[in-house]
Amino acid sequence: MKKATSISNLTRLAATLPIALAGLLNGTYAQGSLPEPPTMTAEEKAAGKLIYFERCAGCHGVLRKGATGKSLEPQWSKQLPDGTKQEGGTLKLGTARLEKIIALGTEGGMVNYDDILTKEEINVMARYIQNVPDVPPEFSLADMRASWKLLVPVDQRPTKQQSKVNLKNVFATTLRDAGELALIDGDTKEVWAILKTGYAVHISRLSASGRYVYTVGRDGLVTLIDLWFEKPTTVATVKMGSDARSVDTSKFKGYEDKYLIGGSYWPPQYSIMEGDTLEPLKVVSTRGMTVDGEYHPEPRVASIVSSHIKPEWVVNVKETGQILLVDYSDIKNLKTTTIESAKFLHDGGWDASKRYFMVAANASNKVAAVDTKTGKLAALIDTAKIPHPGRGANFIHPEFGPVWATGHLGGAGVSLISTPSESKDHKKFQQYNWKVVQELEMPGAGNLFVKTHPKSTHLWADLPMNPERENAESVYVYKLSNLLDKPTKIDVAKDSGLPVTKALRRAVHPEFSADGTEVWISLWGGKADQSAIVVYDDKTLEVKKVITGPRIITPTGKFNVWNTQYDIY
Ligand code: DHE
Repeated sequence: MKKATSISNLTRLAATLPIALAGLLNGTYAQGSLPEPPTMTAEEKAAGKLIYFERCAGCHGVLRKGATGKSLEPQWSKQLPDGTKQEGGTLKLGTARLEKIIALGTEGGMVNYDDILTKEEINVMARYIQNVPDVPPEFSLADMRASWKLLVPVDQRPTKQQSKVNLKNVFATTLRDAGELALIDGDTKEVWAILKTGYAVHISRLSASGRYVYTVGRDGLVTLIDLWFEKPTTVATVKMGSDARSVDTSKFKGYEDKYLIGGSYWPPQYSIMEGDTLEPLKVVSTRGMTVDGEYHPEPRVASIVSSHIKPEWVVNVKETGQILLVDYSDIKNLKTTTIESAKFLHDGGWDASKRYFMVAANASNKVAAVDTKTGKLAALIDTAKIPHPGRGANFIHPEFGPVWATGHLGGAGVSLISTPSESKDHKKFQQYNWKVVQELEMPGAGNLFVKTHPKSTHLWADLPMNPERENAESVYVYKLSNLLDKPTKIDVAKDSGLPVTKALRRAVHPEFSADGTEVWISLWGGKADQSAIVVYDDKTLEVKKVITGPRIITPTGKFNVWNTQYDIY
C-alpha cells in the first residue's frame, strides 16, 4: 500500500526543491536523500548575504563553486578521471562543523574569523552556506553608462601640475575598511589627501603618464583621481559590476592614458573604458570553458597587466585557467589570444625584462609564465602550496642569475624562479630558466607579498595571514648577497608604538619609495582601531617614520606612483 505523504515531508520537500533544481541545472546534483537545509529568518538571510559578499565570495566564488577556497555548494558530486564519483557539500558537514571551520580556519589556508565575526554571525554563516547560493543580477554596458559620473570634464582640468608635490614619490594607500584612498607625500610623509572610493577598495594603478590614479573597490566602483590639481581630485567614477578586483591602463606607445580596462568578479567579465573620462566603451564576458574542457558559469577576472611591448593587456581568468592577450589597437574588432595555463589564476607580475608575465595559478600550486612577445605559454612551474606573489620581486641571484620571487599562502617559504635574460653575461644561467632554483625558509605559512627594488640589497617578505600574532605582525628581510642567512625579523607592530589591540595588527605589503631607499609597511589593524604605516630605511632597517592618525584605518596596499607606473619591483 502507498504511504500518505506527511505535512513535515511536504515542508521538507518544498525547502529542498530549490537546491535540487539548482543542482539539476548545473549538473552537479548527487543521487540519494537530501539533508534539510537549516531555516533562516529574512533578517538572518540578508545578514548572511552581506557577510558572504564582504568576506567569503573572494575565495569561494559567488556561485560557491570554489576557487582559492573550497566549494561551498550545499551538495555537489563530481566524476573523477578514474571513473569514480566524489560527493560532498556543506549540508553534509552540518552547522556545528561549519561553525568550527569558520571560527578557527583550516590548515588548507583559510584564516580564522573568530576575531572578525561574532559568535552569532558565525552561526548565521554556517547556516547560510547550507542554503542555495543567491545569484546577483547581470551588469550590462547600459548599466555601466547609467552609473558613469564625469565630475570634471577634461577641458576643465589643469593643463599642468598645480602643486609642488613630488608626484613620483606619492603613495596611493588603500584604507580598506574605510572605503578610502590616502594619497601620501613620500618626501614629507604628510597625508596630502584622503578621498572616498569604492567599498573595501582593492588596488590602485597609474596611468602611463603618471598623472592619473585609478582605483577599484570590491563593489566594482572605479575612481579616477587627477594628481595635477593643487589637491588630488576625483574627476570621474563608474561601476563595472557588483564585485571587482583589478584595473590597468593602456601603456603602449601611442595609447598612453587612452584606455582603462577593469576586471570583474561578478558578473564574470571585463570592461574597457576611456582612460581620461571612464566613459564605458565595451563589455566582454569571460564565461566559457576551463582548461579541462568544462563549462564554467563564473570565470572571474583576476590580475590584469598592460604590456609595454605591444598594445595588449594580459587578462588572467581565474576559474578557467585561460590567459587572454587582449589587443586594444582596434576595440571594435577585438582580437584575443587565449593561452591555456592552469586553474585558479590570481595575482602576478613581470619578470625583469618585462617580456614574461608570471601569474600564480594558486589552487594548482603553479606559476604560469606567459611570453607576451610570442603570445604563448613559456612555462608552467610547480611551486609550494598556494603561491601568492602580489607582483613578485626581481633581482640577480649571486649563483643563479635573474630570478623572480613568490611567497606562498599555504607553504612556509619564498620560491625563487630563474627567468631568461638576453644579456650575454647571463648566458650561463640559461640552464636554470623556469626552474625553482631556491626556496627561502619563512617561519610559517601566510605570506602575501614580497618586494625588492633595483637599488636595494634586500628582499622583504610579510606574513600577515599567519595565525601567530608575532609572525603576522612582523616582516622578514633577506640579504640578497646571502639569501640562505636567517632573515632579520622586524616587529612592525612594536615599531609603530601603537597599543596592542584584540585584532591582530597584520604587517602587510612592503612597498619601496621611488628612489629605492625606503620601505613602507602597512599595519592592518581592526576596523575601529587607529593604525599606521611604518617607514623603514632599507639600508639600516631602522624606523624612519610612523605615519598615523585617526583616519589611518586598515591601511593595506600602497602604490608608489613611479614604481607602479613603470612596473618596478
Ligand atoms: Fe587582493 C591584488 C584578489 C584579498 C590586498 N587581489 C589582488 C589581485 C587580485 C586580488 C585578483 C590582482 C590585481 C591585479 O594585479 O590586477 N584579494 C583578491 C581576492 O579575491 C581575495 C583573496 C579575497 C577578497 O575577498 O578580496 C583578496 N587582497 C585581499 C586582502 O584581504 C588584502 C590582503 C587586503 C585588502 O586590501 O583587501 C588584499 N590584493 C591586495 C593588494 C594587491 C592585491 C595590496 C595588489 C598587490 C600589488 O602589489 O600589486
